[in-house]
Amino acid sequence: MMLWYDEPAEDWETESLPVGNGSLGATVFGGVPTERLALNHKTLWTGGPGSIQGYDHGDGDTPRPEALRRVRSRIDAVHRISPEEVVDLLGRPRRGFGAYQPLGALLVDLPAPAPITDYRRELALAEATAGVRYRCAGVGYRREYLASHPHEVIAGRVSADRPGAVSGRLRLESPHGGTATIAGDRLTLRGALADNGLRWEVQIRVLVEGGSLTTGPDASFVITEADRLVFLIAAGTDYSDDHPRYRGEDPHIRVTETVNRAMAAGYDAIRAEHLDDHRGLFDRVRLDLGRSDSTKPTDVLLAEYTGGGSAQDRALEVLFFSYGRYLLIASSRHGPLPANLQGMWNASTQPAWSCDYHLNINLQMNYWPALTTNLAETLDPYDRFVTALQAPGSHTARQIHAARGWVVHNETNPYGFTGVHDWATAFWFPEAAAWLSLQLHERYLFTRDEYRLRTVAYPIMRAASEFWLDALHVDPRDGTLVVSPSYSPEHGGFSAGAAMSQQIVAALFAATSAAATLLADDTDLPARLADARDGLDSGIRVGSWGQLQEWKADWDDPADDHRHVSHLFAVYPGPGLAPESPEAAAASVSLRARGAGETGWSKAWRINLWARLCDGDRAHAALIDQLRHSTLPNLWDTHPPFQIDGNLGATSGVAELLVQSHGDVIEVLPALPSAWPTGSVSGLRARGDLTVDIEWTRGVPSRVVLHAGRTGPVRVGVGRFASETAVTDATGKPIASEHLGDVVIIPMRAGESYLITETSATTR
Ligand code: FUC
Repeated sequence: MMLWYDEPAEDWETESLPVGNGSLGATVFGGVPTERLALNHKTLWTGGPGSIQGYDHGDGDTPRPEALRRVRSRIDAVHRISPEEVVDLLGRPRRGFGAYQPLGALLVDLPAPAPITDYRRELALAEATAGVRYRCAGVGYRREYLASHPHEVIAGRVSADRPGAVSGRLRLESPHGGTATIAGDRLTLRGALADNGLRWEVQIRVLVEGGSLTTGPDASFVITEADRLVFLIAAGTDYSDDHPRYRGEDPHIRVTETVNRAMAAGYDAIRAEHLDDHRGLFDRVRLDLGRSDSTKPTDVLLAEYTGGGSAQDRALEVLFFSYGRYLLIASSRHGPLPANLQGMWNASTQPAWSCDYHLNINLQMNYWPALTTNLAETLDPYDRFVTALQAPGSHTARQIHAARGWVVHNETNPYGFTGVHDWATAFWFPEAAAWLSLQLHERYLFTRDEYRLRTVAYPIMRAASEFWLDALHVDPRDGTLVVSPSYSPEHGGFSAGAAMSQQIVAALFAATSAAATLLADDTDLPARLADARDGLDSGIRVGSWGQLQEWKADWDDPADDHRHVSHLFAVYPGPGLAPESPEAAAASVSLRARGAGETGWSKAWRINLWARLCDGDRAHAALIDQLRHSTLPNLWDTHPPFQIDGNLGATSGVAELLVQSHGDVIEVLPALPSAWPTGSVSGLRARGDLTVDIEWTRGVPSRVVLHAGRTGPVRVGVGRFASETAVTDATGKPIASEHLGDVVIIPMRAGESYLITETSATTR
């Protein structure tokens, strides 16, 4: 399972290959004679407290509930007003929001006195190692890089098949300047961001075997005639997610200790532990569509890809699916910050959209594959980030909305920006807090970790619900409770009760009520929620051309092909619409009208939506479109520019084609594309703490294995099997299960596995 190329990368965005341990990452160019590892540390952000532009959370000094009341009354009176009118009343210029910064680069000059042959650059997904190999003047050279999560370093090794053949020079650089010093085998580059004084430090320790290591000009190391070169990089900043200072310890001691510990362990031990650690996550899921490796370089595979279902095309689709899992593991393991718009890889000091956390689809989409593809641990930084938004978000709730609870709007940064700015079409989205909270609840639904629900998710869901209990408005048109002002992301005028707003609040109230019952919340919240749910507009309406309405009034234009399909939240990721309902049929009318979606993430969303609407071929068409038109040679998704949500959204979409568990039935192969007639998948997760393996031939399942994490009855849809089914335990002993039409109810015991197979060749 590899991405590989027969040339070095020249362009960072389209060609370099990423490694990451969740906080520290690098993109590898594999150049000869100069290797470049572009370095990133996820916490290196301008803006926030101390920024030269000044900073608050985007909620300002003047309370704005009065302005909000004026906007609401205008909407009550005329029903739709322009974003420009609203931004004049509610917006304010953004100050000191900041942007995610590149840390710098490691440069290794390795002179090549003769032409290079047999060049290969690769990224091995199951090992999470990047490699380069080539021959020069009769010598075979190899480089290997990995980002170790257990050791918190990037480790590199350069070797040759002839003793004494490794010579060169090694140095660090940063767009933020800094001071470089060398002491022994240690090179330190250290500085502070000009904007906000955030302190940062990178240390590299170098070990040469054979040959010599000396100090060269400009704080560089010179390696002479070594057999092997090993380097270890650690980095950090004094960022902390502690509101309101957002500063912690100087990174020096921690970085020093980290790199020293890694040096004491040595490359081989770091590598062995890294493989164990990474494989422990990556190997949980295996997808086989008939062929998994290709003899062609990845850029050629992509260029030749048509989506026609050839073995070569399927190999690319499996690679793309697996790459999403790889990217999520690499960019979200630990620490205070989740995967940003580019995961954690950024080479620009002025990245698009600050390379921030957009909350009207993008951050949420990054985590869509986390649960279904068996990577729940990657949610840890996400959970922590959402938790840390609560303190500034409560201030903003009071300041802008005169409401309790917490809120955050269209986008945020690591410094608790929870307010608004003044870009009319993308500044107002108070539903973000509810949506983020819902994803915390999803983790409970998949893992059934009640302790985590009680201690992490529920307090946040509860406070997000408190906000909406205060902030909902009675719609004078029909007396229902609506969100007002409400703005369907980046689309349309301001009105009351746009579909997405209502669907999100409804989903939050439903999830919070369920959790309140489970956790026996004895406050008045459950009763208040029950009342509000009775009065709440559902946000689900079928309009004049059979579409699902995006707004409470029937304003949808069948010729509109906007990339956001926010009114389909209830189809995916929301839990609200069963695929067989008339409203789901209306959702497919809307989705067809909206067309292919012009950005990578909007195509990825369509894969998930069509999968939920059980249309495997349309979902596959969206995947084909994404691979052909929104994917770069290094398989990064492009908006443009590179944006990782599309990668992660597509991986989620593929999982959604194979297993779904949104209702109370586990559906197996709910939306199998006809281009994938034969295959198998193992390790996907379903809600209810279940792991699912499936084999299929000629488009129908032949064998399904469910691994139960808890005890209790589980309902599984068997309607897609070609004939009657039987259930056995792992030893083949029949299990007393109950068939109810297309559903079998299996009494499961935690830790046991259950097999569903066909009993006969009789066609159903
Ligand atoms: C949302 C999208 C844009 C872009 C931005 C980062 O606002 O509408 O297309 O992806 O996030």
